[in-house]
Amino acid sequence: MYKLYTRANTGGFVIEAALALAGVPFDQIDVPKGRPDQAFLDISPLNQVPVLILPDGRSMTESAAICILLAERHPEAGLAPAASSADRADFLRWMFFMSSVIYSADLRFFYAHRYTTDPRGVDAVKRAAVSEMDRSFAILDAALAGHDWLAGDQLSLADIYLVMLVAWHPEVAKVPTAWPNIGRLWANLREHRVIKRLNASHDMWPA
Ligand SMILES: N[C@@H](CCC(=O)N[C@@H](CS)C(=O)NCC(=O)O)C(=O)O
Repeated sequence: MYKLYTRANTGGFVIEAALALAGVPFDQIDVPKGRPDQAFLDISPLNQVPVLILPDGRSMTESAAICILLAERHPEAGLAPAASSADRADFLRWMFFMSSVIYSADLRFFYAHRYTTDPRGVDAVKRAAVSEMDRSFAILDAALAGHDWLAGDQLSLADIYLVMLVAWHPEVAKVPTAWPNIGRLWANLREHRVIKRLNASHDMWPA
């Protein structure tokens, strides 16, 4: 059985979505934000969620890697284009783009004090982080032109990952007008049964 360490309104959102879409039972442990607990640091040295404990006891951090592994282990759920499919390239590309570029920009915004040794620099770090989010969303918006989904013609975890990042944008109200293709995808996914249910517990956007 999988065990997921998570917290509302975090990267645990997309992993919970993956497990729910795959219909896989899992134990959920909510990790309070704050002071590190040594047992948790043993599996997550940066004190971050999500962490997935695999049925063999191995632990995994890194949301994109966890998504890719779950898609591989539960191919019947169609969480990602198959490894042999041409659309796999887009799936992998955008998963890594979102986790390495946009998620990192979110961390620079929400934990700006970690990214400067000058307390007066915090606002500048935040502003630069938002610019990086905007630049990256423009790239994804262009990729979505004429397409419903990021990878191929079916919903994949890449789309759910994107919606999670959209919800974290500090100026989320501008998304539908600034990036209409992303806005369209977000509007579609907000109506998805699993995403609606998860939003009720994660409270990522107003229902
Ligand atoms: N690279 C990691 C980032 C995970 C991450 O930053 N998680 C945030 C919540 S969304 C967290 O736990 N932050 C607490 C902290 O950094 O102290 C991933 O993709 O899973």
